[in-house]
Amino acid sequence: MQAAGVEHVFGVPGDYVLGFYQKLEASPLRHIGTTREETAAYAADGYARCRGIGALAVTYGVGALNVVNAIAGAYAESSPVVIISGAPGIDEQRKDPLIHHRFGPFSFQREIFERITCASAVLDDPLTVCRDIDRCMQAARHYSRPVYLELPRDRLDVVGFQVPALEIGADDSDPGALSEVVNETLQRLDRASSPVILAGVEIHRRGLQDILTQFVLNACIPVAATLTGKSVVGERHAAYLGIYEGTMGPDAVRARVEDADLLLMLGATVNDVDTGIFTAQLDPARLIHASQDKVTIGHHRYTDVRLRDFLATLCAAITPHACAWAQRVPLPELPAAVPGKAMTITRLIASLNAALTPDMSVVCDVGDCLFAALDLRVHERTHFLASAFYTSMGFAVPAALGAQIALPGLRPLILVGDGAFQMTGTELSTFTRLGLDPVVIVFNNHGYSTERFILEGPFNDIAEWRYEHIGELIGPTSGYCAKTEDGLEDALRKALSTTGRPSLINVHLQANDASAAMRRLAQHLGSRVYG
Ligand SMILES: Cc1ncc(C[n+]2csc(CCOP(=O)(O)OP(=O)(O)O)c2C)c(N)n1
Ligand SMILES: [Mg+2]
Repeated sequence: MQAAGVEHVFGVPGDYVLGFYQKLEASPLRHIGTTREETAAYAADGYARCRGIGALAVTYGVGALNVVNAIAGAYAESSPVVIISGAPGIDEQRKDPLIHHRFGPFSFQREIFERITCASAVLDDPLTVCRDIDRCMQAARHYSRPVYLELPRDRLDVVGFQVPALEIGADDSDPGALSEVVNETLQRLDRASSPVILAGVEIHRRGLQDILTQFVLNACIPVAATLTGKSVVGERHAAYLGIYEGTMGPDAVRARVEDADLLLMLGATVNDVDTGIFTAQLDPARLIHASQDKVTIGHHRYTDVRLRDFLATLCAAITPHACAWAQRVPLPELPAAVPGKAMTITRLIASLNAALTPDMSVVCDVGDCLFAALDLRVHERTHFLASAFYTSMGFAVPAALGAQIALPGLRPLILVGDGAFQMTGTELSTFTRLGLDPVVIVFNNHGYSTERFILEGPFNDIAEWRYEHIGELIGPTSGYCAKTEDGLEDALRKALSTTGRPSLINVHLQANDASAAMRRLAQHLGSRVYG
């Protein structure tokens, strides 16, 4: 794992994994204890999105089953996380005893994880163990998805045989297909008068952000991003148009993307989030779509062409396009705060845009903060991390923990709804313990607003917490309550100048205040589901 780039392993101990924890302590890897296993998995996911791989170690049954949702999310969102689970010893299992944490045949746990990982192994055989570990680590990188390693506790001291690793399969492009598809793309780009690039999440997962930026510079073509791919290109770059999300995204971006006479989709996935519940109007005849292993042009397809090779070859061969960069919509100046004026979500995002600095990443939860974040512009070379496709509430606070440990130079700005904060916000405790200093913005709209906008009912009400007092429970944390424009400015200024401990701002919003994107979504879902 260390060779693959892992320096930290998240998790909660338990007797089936204690022996491994002891070995971990004696190794160069550092264990980061979390408040529960699910948050360890989100943290490992956040770490993996920043470093290229992340890891967690948990105990059998109770620990491992606690990470199923978060790992399913990592699988759905292509994040390479290594799950190590302790297990009853092989000798212990032989007599089929009823031992604690057991919930059926001993194989059940592996069978569950087989469905949500791209490779798995039970490390019970010294003859194959090294090859199995190598195979899983290779698979995690190759497929950019989680892998599962089960470690029977009585096999910890067994010495494995070093066997050469098996190669997972060729990772190169077919040279003939590559040159043909690049030539056809160049010709089409040459003929186009208003081409646009739409960049997506696979650019991030394959670490191609720098080549993409270079390509945008070389080609002189404006670029939009999908929501799941947000921040693959610096959002303050002159060529950046904004987020495209069908009818849910800003109209100006939608017009540029849908009216382009050639749309070059790079690593963009076609899911309901990124297409605004399939409201995207993208004409296949004007489309070149490069995904991880193939490029589709109009109605024909080149297989065995890797995204990396396609982009790199195109980048080297492209000549600057005649069309100027976007008539870019600059960030509007933030009007001075009006003392006593109640906060709105629009004002909140505008204030955050003004406050963001190049040394901050943004980690965003599900809910209106995610929709509102469409209008947030992160800086060059930083990250916007979110569970934007799988959309599991509770992702942001723990994922930011992994992100800040992976990249200590980037301070996370965490955007989280009050409902989602109640799920995993107590993980802030671990930041406090480690002296890390995220700035948490609780979008406190008094309940499950996203659901309210689809169908109102008492089931969307939640308890009103005094979030800013969390420090009294978890230790040094600066808490602020912001109800007005000037109150927020004041709190943001104080939070940003406080380092070495988390800051949290409880921003009070009206329950019926919603971002423009959420209004569009609610209107669409409402009419489709209930209309
Ligand atoms: C783990 C999980 N449970 C339930 C949902 C369904 N869900 C989506 S948004 C939402 C409400 C989120 O509330 P909050 O965090 O306060 O954000 P808001 O919508 O109020 O902005 C719910 C319950 C989900 N996405 N994830
Ligand atoms: Mg809420």
